[in-house]
Amino acid sequence: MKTLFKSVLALLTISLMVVSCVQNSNDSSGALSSSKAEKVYVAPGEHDDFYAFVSGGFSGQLAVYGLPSGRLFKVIPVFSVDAEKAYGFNEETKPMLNTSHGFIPWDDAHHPDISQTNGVVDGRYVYINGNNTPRIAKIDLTTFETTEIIEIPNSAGNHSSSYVTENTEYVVAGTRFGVPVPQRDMPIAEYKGNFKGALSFLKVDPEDGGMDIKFQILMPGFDYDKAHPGRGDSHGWFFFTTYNSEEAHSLLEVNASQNDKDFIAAVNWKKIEEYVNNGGGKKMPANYAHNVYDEHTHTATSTMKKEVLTVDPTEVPGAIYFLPTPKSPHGCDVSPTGEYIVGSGKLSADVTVHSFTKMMDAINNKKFDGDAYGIPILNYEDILAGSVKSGGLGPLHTEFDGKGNAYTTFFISSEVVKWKLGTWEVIDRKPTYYSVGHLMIPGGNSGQPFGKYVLAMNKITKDRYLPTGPEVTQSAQLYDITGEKMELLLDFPTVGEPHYAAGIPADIVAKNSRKIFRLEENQHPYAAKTEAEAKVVRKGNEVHINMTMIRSHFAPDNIEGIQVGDKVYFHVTNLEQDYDVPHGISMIGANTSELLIMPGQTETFVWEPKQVGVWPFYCTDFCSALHQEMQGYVRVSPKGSSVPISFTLDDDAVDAE
Ligand code: RUQ
Ligand code: CUA
Repeated sequence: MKTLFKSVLALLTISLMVVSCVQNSNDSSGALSSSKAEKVYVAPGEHDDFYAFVSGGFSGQLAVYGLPSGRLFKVIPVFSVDAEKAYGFNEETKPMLNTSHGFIPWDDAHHPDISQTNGVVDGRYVYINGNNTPRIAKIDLTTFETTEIIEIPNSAGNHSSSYVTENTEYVVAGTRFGVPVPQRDMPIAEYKGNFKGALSFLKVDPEDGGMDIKFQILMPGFDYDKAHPGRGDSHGWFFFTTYNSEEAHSLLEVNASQNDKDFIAAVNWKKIEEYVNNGGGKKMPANYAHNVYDEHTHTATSTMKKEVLTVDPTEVPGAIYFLPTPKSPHGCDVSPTGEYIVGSGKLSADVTVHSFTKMMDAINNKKFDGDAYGIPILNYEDILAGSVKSGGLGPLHTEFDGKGNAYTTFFISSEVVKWKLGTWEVIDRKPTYYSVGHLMIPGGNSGQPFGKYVLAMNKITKDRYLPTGPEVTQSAQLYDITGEKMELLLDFPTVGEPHYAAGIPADIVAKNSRKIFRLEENQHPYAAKTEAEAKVVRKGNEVHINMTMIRSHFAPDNIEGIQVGDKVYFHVTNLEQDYDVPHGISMIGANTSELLIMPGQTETFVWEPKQVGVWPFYCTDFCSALHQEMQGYVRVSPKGSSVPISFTLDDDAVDAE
């Protein structure tokens, strides 16, 4: 089955290449006229060089691709329920999606970022933001599963998020929307001067990557759009683009485009950390969920936190400055050395680059141009390193190749522009198809980019693929950037809207990938670790079935004594201790998804039978030649029936305790 699947994939890859040849057949850069096809061809059985973790946007998930092939390996469920993996459907993962608003089965995921050690991506965790109901998730790259989600209080539209500092000291979350803090019933028209914009700093546990909100800076109620940490010399600072410094609350497309310049907020987080460590800041009542998945119990727990430490920026003089930046800047990117801070005014033609050295000089000389709500504003001319006059329109995001070049996407003119740091001259430009948002170079937002490819992520694809009704796919495009000029190699569809991606050499991650969960380490309270431990127990109208699965049967596989109106918990343990042998289970009429259980793992679903009868269940994952035989029955009697609980183990009928 797997082999069949692989050959289908190979065929798909080939047909993809054929399509791109056909599309390019009328220009001289067709796939066959160069070695393009060879550059992305990963032969069957061979592995890709890079992992690319591509955000799923409004799918709420994170997709894992290989580069250069563009093959999709896995969609990791993060903020949205996923029937394929039972995420958010089984009892163990439901708590992951708990929030102060209750169970929220969806979010809008934008910016994955890989944990770093000494400014180099280390491949331990991916952090990603949920925009809508503000959250940050942590994905463990040994299991490729979401193992933690923390809600961000006092925020809305968690967009300038989730970026990590160069030793993963912090993961940062900035609010897009200014909101009343604390939330309260007040007239919207009183926004200006009253709403706040929280910038949250989440301390990361060096041992397990766990997050905890250390402090929130309550900034003026601008919109905080994107963020990047300083690195190298600027390590200890964090930069946030803002728009709507006008503080408009209606018709923003006009009213938030009044000021010629908005700001990049430069935040000296080390200074604020010190202030907080010395007892600074104010504890404020809050209510937010912190959900953690435990690998030993295979179960998540959700804790509601009741307090958050807030910091008034005016109480920490010297910690925050505003850098004027033209035209409602969106992207905020810092060069690998930490010297250049690139702000892309999305309504402008130019890319503005600030100098960290100049910024520090201006600060040290106290050269300010007034203030906004008590936060000093620096002089644009004093801090400007240069601007890139590319002739493109609508610059959004920039990444770096580590060889002194930067690559900026232009949304309106649909292109990637390569330019030189320091001279600001444009070296090359290539069209994208179409309306590119972010781009990604593996390690390209860290101190050490692995600049071999740039992946451009497009919002619109129109004529690029076979039509699929009114909704057509978004896409990613892979360019070779080893030469002076970029070369478009490959075009592939993505899952949801690919806002941003994080890339890393495959060997850093692959060697740590888990193969099984050890049965002896399984501490799930309902685990049956041998078939002899399998049982069925009635507690009032709840029935708990501790079941096992192994090629190719369930134990027990015949259960009687269930009644209409019961709540039947199937706690199922996969006894396999072999790589790549999950089993599934599904029950007719269950108001939930199947379970897909990894070797050594226990998962639970609830079934509430509505009809009398004898109802089957079966394995949903083709696991062996006798997969079809992997099935069983539950007898459901009327409510109040005298049929006792009984079940079969190894062909023997067992009466329940
Ligand atoms: S965004 S397309 Cu949500 Cu990062 Cu700029
Ligand atoms: Cu187990 Cu199919």
